Amino acid sequence: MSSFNFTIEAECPETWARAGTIQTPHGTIQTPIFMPVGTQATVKSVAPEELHAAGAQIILANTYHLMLRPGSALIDSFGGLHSFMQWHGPILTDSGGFQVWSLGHLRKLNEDGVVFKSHIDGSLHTLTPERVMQIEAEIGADIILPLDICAPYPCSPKEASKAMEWTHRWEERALVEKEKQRPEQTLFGIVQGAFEPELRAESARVIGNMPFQGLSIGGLSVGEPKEEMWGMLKHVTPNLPRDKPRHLLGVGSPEDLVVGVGLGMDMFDCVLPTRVARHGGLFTRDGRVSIKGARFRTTRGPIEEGCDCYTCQHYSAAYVNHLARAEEQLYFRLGSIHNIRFMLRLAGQLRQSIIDGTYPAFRDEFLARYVPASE
Ligand code: PRF
Ligand code: ZN
Repeated sequence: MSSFNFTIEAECPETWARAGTIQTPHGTIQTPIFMPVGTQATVKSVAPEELHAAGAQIILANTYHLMLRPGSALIDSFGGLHSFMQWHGPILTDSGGFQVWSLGHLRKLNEDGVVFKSHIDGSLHTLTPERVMQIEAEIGADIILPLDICAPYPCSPKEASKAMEWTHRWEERALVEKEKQRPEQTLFGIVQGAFEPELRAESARVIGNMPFQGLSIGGLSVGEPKEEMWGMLKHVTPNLPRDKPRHLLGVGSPEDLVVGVGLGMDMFDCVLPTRVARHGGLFTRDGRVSIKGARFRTTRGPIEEGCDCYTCQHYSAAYVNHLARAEEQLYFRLGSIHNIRFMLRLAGQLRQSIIDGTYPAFRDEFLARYVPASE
């Protein structure tokens, strides 16, 4: 049997924010939580023990990438992804549904599944809802997602409806196949519905009523203005069961976390902290700063006063500025650690504010100070 369990410890009376605990075979997760993304079985430039030290409780990996390289059978032969990559905490694998559309060269989409060309060597592969469950079983994550269709933005209501219905049928098939696979793994459902309020509400009701143990919200943060994304969540959250964790797929930035929690989201994942760091962007309470900037050239103090990350505890901003300007490899590691720690500290602060009954004030103060990046 699965040891998966979700309990809610505190709820905000004014918003949909809640603080909870998720139990998985590889440990517990305190929500709200940010999940660093380790697409290819590594959070770029950060080792598992460094992730752990930064407060990471769960990481996300991608079925699409791992099935193509090194292959799920190889990972299985090493005892699964936890032992292969030496991260012993909880792992969530995305289904590949999104990556097939965004990275692969789609060849054919039919009721059975998708045929696509690998972005690595051009070889042809087929993903069906059943095959994805089998691959995710071999990878062995604690939480797995079903194959879905992420509609493009913008798209017609007709196209949106078709993609949603299609996804719902695939998710029914995923549930059937999952029964034959590993019972210790937990399958979340994926809510779609593009940018149609009625479809979002319908998808939340339909997927929320299927026997999934958690719900991921897909199809958002695909190029739309932020207001549109938040608007859609207002049609999703009230139609979801209260007692299952809610995951906002592929989101997001510090401000997204702060706002998303109030709209009922418990889990977030995004490549942003590591991607932004690679390009010199580091998170602070005032917003993103460019560490390569001249203002840091002689700074003896840390990147941000009061930051408890490994980087800020050990190095001056001047040294990090030098490494970044020289494009030294150590910069990517130190910058990524700072940004990942920033997101995880923020998730912890959000959680504490919900428990203390001060979430709305925390949200407003954070947003008043934090200047979002224009990207
Ligand atoms: N579906 C899946 N993974 C995803 C998405 C989705 O819609 C998104 C969209 N933000 C990111 N990752 N399976
Ligand atoms: Zn720091």
